[in-house]
Amino acid sequence: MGNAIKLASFLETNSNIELAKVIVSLAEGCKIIARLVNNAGLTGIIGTTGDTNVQGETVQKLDDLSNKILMDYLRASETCAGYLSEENEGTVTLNQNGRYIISVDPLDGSANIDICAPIGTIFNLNQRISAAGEVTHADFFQQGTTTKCAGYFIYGSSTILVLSTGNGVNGFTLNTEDNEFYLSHPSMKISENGKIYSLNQGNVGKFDEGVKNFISFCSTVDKETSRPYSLRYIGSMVGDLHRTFIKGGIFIYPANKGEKKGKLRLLYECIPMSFLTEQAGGKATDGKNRILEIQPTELHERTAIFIGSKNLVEKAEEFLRS
Ligand code: AHM
Ligand code: MG
Repeated sequence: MGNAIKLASFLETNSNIELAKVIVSLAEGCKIIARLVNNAGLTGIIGTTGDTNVQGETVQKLDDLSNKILMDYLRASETCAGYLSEENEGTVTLNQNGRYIISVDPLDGSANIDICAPIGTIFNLNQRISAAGEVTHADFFQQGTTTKCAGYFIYGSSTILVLSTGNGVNGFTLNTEDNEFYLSHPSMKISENGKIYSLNQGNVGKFDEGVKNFISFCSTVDKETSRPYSLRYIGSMVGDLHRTFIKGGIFIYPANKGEKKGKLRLLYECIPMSFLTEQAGGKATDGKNRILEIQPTELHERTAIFIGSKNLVEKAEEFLRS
């Protein structure tokens, strides 16, 4: 790989030692998950466990395995104090003397496992506020403005880690020759404007008028503003956001009649993706409020989200206001 920068060397200058230990442990765990995902069809791990998680959703075998792998690897970091996951009801103390806590979606988009579409791991890291010992809920109820590091691993045609420690966004590709992450996407930026909108359009009948009007704005023909925009929806937030990072556009998961607070989870989906988006020059709101300024009050709380290219998010907000 010539002079390409390895993740561990990048972290030497972009984080402190304790935070780097957490990120490196996480990356090691995600290498295992990437391999499991790649070989899933051969090893009998596609399908459900027969259980439902705390949110009433079907648990896939790979959701469960990924969750266990991440807990094991993060415990081994020695500096990760606590763990919150989509797959666990409560929080878990991993290291009583650790300085950081992590909120994760171990395998986002897991409904896409069997169709070979991109899926991923999303994470948000904060400094604990409690003293040494068991972690508390207050450690996890921190606004996104205090996030110390956030990112995602996408398991797609490549495995890529997109990461921010609060100083811009960088992407690292897993080299399958030596199983190391190398800097491949330095200083990622989300374009101010975009020509792609992304949502589960099947829900349109359940949206408020403002959202419906924004969708019809996106699909109206207008040469001057390059409309209609293209509709793209993978159905895994990691996949849809990764495209938004590379190509620009907007991803929305609004509140709707059945889901009054939207579907996506604040602590381990929306905050980390919003942190990355802002670090890349984009914008993320719930339609009105900056996601990073929402005060979390529940471990698995949900929020509506409008995220991506700044001008498109502002255009959506304009429609929601009127
Ligand atoms: P998951 O974390 O349980 O896999 O689900 C979250 C996923 C997101 O990745 C995706 O954006 C959304 O749910 C898709 O929902 P829908 O099928 O309603 O479009
Ligand atoms: Mg998810």
